[in-house]
Amino acid sequence: LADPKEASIDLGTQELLARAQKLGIDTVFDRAVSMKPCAIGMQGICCKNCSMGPCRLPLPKGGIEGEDDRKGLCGATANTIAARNFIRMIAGGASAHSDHGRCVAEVFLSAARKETEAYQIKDTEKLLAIAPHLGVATTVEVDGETKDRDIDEIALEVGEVAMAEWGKPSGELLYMKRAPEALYEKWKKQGVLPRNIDREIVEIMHRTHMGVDQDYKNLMKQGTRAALADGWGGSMLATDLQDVLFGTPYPLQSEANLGIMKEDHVNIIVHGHEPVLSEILVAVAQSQEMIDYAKEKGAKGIQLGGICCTANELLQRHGIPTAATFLQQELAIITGACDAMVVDIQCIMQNLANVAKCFHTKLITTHPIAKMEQDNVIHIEFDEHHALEDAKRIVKMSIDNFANRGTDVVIPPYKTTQIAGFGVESIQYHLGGTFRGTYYTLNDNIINGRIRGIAGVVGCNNARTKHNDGHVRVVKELIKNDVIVLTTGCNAIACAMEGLLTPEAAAVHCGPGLAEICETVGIPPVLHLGSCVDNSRILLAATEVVKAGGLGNDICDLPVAGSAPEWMSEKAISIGHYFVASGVYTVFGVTLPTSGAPVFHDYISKEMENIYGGKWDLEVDPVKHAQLMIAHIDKKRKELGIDK
Ligand code: NFS
Repeated sequence: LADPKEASIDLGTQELLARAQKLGIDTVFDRAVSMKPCAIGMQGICCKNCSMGPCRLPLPKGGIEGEDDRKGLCGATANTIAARNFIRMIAGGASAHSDHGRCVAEVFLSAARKETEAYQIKDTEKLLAIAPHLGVATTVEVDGETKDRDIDEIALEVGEVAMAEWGKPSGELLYMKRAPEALYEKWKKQGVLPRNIDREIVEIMHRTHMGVDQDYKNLMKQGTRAALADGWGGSMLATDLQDVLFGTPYPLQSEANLGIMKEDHVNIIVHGHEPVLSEILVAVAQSQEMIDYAKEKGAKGIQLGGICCTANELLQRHGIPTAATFLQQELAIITGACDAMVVDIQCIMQNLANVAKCFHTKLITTHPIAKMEQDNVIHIEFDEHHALEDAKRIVKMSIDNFANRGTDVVIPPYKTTQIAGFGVESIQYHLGGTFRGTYYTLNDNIINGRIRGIAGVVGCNNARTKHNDGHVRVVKELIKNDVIVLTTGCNAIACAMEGLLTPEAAAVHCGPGLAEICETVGIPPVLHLGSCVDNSRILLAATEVVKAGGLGNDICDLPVAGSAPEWMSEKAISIGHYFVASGVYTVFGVTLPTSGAPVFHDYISKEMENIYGGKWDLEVDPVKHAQLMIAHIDKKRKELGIDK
C-alpha cells in the first residue's frame, strides 16, 4: 500500500487515502506501488506496431560503446522506434483535443442554425474578434456604404468555416497566420504547416505503420505538423468556439479542493473535459425548480464541483468550485458524500466504477465515445438537441440519491480561495495599457526587469511522483524569481489548492519585482488561463507580447519557458511539442519516453532549437527544473540586451 504522506502533499488527499485503505478500497496511489512500469517501455524503445514483435531494444548496461547496432526484426533502430512511439503519442493527444474541438464546433453550428434551444451565440464580441482569422467578413457593402453584417449570418459562416478545418481537401489551417509572422515563415520553410486537422493525425498512423517512415527526423516533422494542428488548430478552435457559445472568461473568485463538498447538500461532481453538457448542468442545478426539489428531499441545496478540465471550464466561466485534480478523482467518491459523478471524456479512471460500487454514488457516463463496462455505471447519452431534458434527468437522479447516503461521510475540511478566469483579453486589461489596449505595460515591466520572464506551467498529475509536489515547487521557485506564471489544467488546480491563485500570495511567495506588480494591479502571481485546450490562450498571449514590441519579433526571442512538472497523458506530449515548435523551451518532469534512444533524445532536446527556436528538456527535481527555465529566460534577456 502507498504511504499517504509520501503519496501527496495535500492533507485532505492523505486523509482520504488512509480512509480508502482502512475500508479496503484500492486507489491509483496503491496501484502505483504494486505495479511497476516496464523499464523498456518507459525508455520509448519497445515497438509493437506489428505482430513479429514486440521488439524490445534495451540500452546495454553501461551505455553504448562504438556504434549503436540495436535493431528490431525489420531493422528498425532505437531512434526510429522512439520517434514512432513519440509521434503516436502526439497523434493521441492531438486527436483528443481536436475531437473535443470538433464536438464544440458541431454544437456551435447547430446553435448558429438555431436547431437547438439549449445553446445560443452568447459572446458576439468574441465572435467578431475571431471571424477575420477565419476569413469571415464582419461587414458588407450596400450601395457603396459599409454596414455591419448580420450576426446570425456571421455565426453561421464561422461555424461552417471552422468545421471545414478538420477535413478540408486543400490549403492550410487558417489560424496558423495568427502566429507572429517570423514564426509562420519558419513553419512554411520547414514544410510543417498543417493541411487540415484530421489529415495530420491520420498521416501519423500511416507513417508509423510497419515499414513506412524510417527516419526519425522525418517522423518528427510529421509529429510537428500534427502538434501544430492541435495547438493552433483543434485546441484553439475549441477555446474560441466555447468562448463564443458560453462566454469569454473574466476574473472571478471561487474555491478549490475536496473541502468544497458539503455534507448537507446534494453534491454533484462533474469530471472530464467537454463543457457542452456541463454548461447546461450548471444552469439546471442552479434553477429554483431543482433547488426546491433538493430541499423537498431533505438537502439544504445543490453543490456542484468539478474535476480535471471540465472543472476548469466551469470555474473560468461560472466560478463553480474545483473539487479535485486528476489523481483525487477516486477520493471524491471515498468522501461518501458524492451523490453523483457525471463524466464526459478524457482522464476518467475506469476504477471509478469499482469505487462507486462501495458507496451510494451514481456514476453517470454521458458521451457516446466514453462508456464503461461495469454494470453499476449508468449511461445517459447527451445530445445537444435534448440537452435540457438530459441535464434535468441527471440532476434529479442525483437529488433522489441524496437519501441513499450512508452515515459515514468524511469530507476533509481543507479548501482554499482562488481567483481564476484569466485569458488573453483580461491579461490585456490588467497588464496592458487601457489607453494603448495592448500588452505594452506588460512588456515594459519585462524590459525594466520587474518581471523577469513568463512561464507557462501546465499538465497533469502522475501517480509515479508525489501528488502536487512538483507543480507547487516549480511554480513557487519561478515566482520567487520574479517569473510570472500562466497556468492551465491540473497544474492550475494544484496551484489553487496551495493558495497561489490569490493576489495575497504575491507578498508571501514572490520576488520584489513581481510582488510589486501583483500588488499594484491586484492580480495573483499565477494566472489561471483555463483547461488544457486553453493552452492555446498561452500561445496567443505570447503572440500579443511579440506584437506589443520591444522584445524581438518571434516567440523564441521572448524570455519565456514552458513546463509540465507531473505530466502523464498523451495530450501533454502534443502540448509540449506544439510549445517547442512554436519556439518555447519546454521542460517536463517525471520521465520522457526517449531515454533509450540517445540520438533521438538529443535531436529533440538540442538540435530542434536550431530549427524552431524551442526544444525539449527533462528534469525531475522541481527546483532544478525551475532553475533551468530561469536560466533560459536569462539567456533570452541577455540576447535582447535587457539583462541589467
Ligand atoms: Ni490536461 Fe485536463 Fe489534468 Fe492532464 Fe488530464 S485533466 S486536459 S490531461 S490530467 S492536465
